[in-house]
Amino acid sequence: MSVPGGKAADTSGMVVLRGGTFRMGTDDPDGFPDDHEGPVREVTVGPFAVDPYAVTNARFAEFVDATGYATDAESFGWTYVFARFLPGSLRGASPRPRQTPWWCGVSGAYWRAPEGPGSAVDDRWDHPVVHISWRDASAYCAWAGRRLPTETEWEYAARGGLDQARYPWGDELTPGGRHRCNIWQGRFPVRDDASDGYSGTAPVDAYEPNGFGLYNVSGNVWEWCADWFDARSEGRVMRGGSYLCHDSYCNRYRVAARTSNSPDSSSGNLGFRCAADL
Ligand SMILES: [Ca+2]
Ligand SMILES: [Ca+2]
Repeated sequence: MSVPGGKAADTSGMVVLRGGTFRMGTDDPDGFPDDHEGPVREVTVGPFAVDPYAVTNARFAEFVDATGYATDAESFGWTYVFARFLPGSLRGASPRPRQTPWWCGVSGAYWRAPEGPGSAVDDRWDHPVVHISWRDASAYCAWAGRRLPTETEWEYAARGGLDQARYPWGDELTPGGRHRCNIWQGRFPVRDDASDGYSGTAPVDAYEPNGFGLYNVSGNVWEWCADWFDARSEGRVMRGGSYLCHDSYCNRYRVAARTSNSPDSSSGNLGFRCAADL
């Protein structure tokens, strides 16, 4: 596929998967019934390619430099930043949603200034780009000759060849005491011990990859998928959880977990990875 004004499709650097039949979803009692993680069902997925990593700040900068693209966060003039990351002045001045008061709606925050005016990604070029809406992610993909993965593709790739494991690497969160993903440790949302090494985003190649060579499907940043959340939903699917996920509040770093957001929404823990047809 070639895209007008964009690059020709190029799957170099991507993980090529043959596809097959796998058991999708979970009946795990720790799942969220309202999220429709179950029932477990056999699903067949065709061959496709998928990025081993989430799209980085460096890759997104190439797109913006080439096209002048402005993200939804820039158009709206604000996006959601985790309150603890903000200096006190900005924290006090930014409105918070009543249901999720650990977020602040920060004026002037966007992917290149992820904590608002004065912040930068200069030390985070290899971290996942954040504050990216579904529409922004789709625009990047169109430019790059790629596309968002379907939810089925995402879960097939994230499972890494394991059948019904809880995480992309197995059933234990920290096998042998080793951290395998970037989530929250401590008491959410007041104290993050960051014993996994990171209190915000981590480089996209942190930790060991899963059996298919994909990094950080669980944790680090949520990843947009192509699909609507369900037939009646106005939200697009997000998978994998983020550095803010914790067992006590949001254990959606389980590989079957899912949630959604409206296509123009963005936040400091939401990014994407690309897929492509073969
Ligand atoms: Ca962490
Ligand atoms: Ca992820």
